[in-house]
Amino acid sequence: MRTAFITGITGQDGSYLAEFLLFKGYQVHGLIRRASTFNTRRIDHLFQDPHVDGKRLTLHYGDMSDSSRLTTLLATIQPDEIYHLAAQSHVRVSFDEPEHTGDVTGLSTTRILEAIRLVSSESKFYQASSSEMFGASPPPQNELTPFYPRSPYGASKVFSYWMTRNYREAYGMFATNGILFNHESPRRGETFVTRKITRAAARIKLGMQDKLFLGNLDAVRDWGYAPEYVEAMWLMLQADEPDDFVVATGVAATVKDFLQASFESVGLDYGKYVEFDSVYERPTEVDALVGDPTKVQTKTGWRHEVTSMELATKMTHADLESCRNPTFNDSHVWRY
Ligand code: NAP
Ligand code: G4F
Repeated sequence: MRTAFITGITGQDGSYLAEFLLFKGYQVHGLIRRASTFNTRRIDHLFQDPHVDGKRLTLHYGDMSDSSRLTTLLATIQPDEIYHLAAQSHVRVSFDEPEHTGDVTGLSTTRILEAIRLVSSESKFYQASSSEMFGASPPPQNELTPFYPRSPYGASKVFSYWMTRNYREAYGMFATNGILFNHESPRRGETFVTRKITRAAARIKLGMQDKLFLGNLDAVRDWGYAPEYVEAMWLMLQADEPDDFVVATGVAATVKDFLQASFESVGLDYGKYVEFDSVYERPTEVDALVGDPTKVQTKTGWRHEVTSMELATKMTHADLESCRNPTFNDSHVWRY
């Protein structure tokens, strides 16, 4: 039985990846932060009683700021595959917390790479790199496009990208960068623009909210479906050689397009409800991200299925369900 270790298992991607790897028969270990309130909502349906024999999901307290904890855990678990997803992942927030973002989203990658080098050097390593690294470089972006980050988040991810490549080249580690473009789902954090929109459309439809305040509606993104993207993460670690891969749909849409599709899917005209608030603008914006996934398609066979406009409908309808029934969980609508 193969063993995987996931940092960021409580996040959107971590929860789908844990589901996927359990489905594949893996023993899954996840790092969770100790919090004064429960932060495991996205993986509660996967929880297994530690007193039951044969359980395949184990959660460990820890924080990406704590090198010794990472080293001890890896020395004990000796995972075949490590998926490093933990990050302060919100671009707008990274302008408010640049130092913290640099620590968690940047330096933490060095901490885990060092721990692997010291105590678990046979583990394959996946780094959650991001299309934000391309920033001001115009689309379409591929593996050869120069990085031009436009936020503390993007700059931190560039640092992590190069540390991953350096450990691959310096120590021969199987260390791969997945450069993922935006991917969304009903489990997306509520302050990212897609989920903010779909949640508002559902709440307005049900009379629970009157208005939606947004920033720049002209930004162009390449939105895919998160469960399909975690499959790409796994495929990248099954390749013969470690490498760097762009994962994207290749299709562009504006925030306004997504807004319109979401509101129309519940019979609403967004123009009646949406207002501008400059607080949601960024000091430096990334105008357009559209990826070229040719390499990942050729080398791993990965393909996307769900389009951004289908995603808008899917997420809006899931939000309607969860407004009506707060215990709603999308695990039963996903194919694993
Ligand atoms: P997310 O939902 O924000 O999840 C982030 C995870 O990191 C959560 O589990 C969070 O724990 C954990 N975390 C944050 N700070 C930590 C710390 N100091 N120590 C330990 N864990 C910590 O992000 P996501 O959308 O799943 O994205 C996963 C990864 O892919 C991130 O690295 C993100 O930057 C990257 N990425 C995402 C996208 C996208 O479109 N989603 C695209 C490209 C790259 P809590 O639950 O306790 O907060
Ligand atoms: O949903 P967003 O916050 O995502 P963003 O900044 O593209 O970052 C996400 O994707 C990255 C991959 O490229 C990840 F690495 C990162 O971790 C994260 O998952 O914003 C998308 C666009 C931006 O142009 C923003 O200015 O939507 C615009 N926007 C307009 N109004 C808004 C809002 N964004 C947010 N969060 N909230 C608004 O009210």
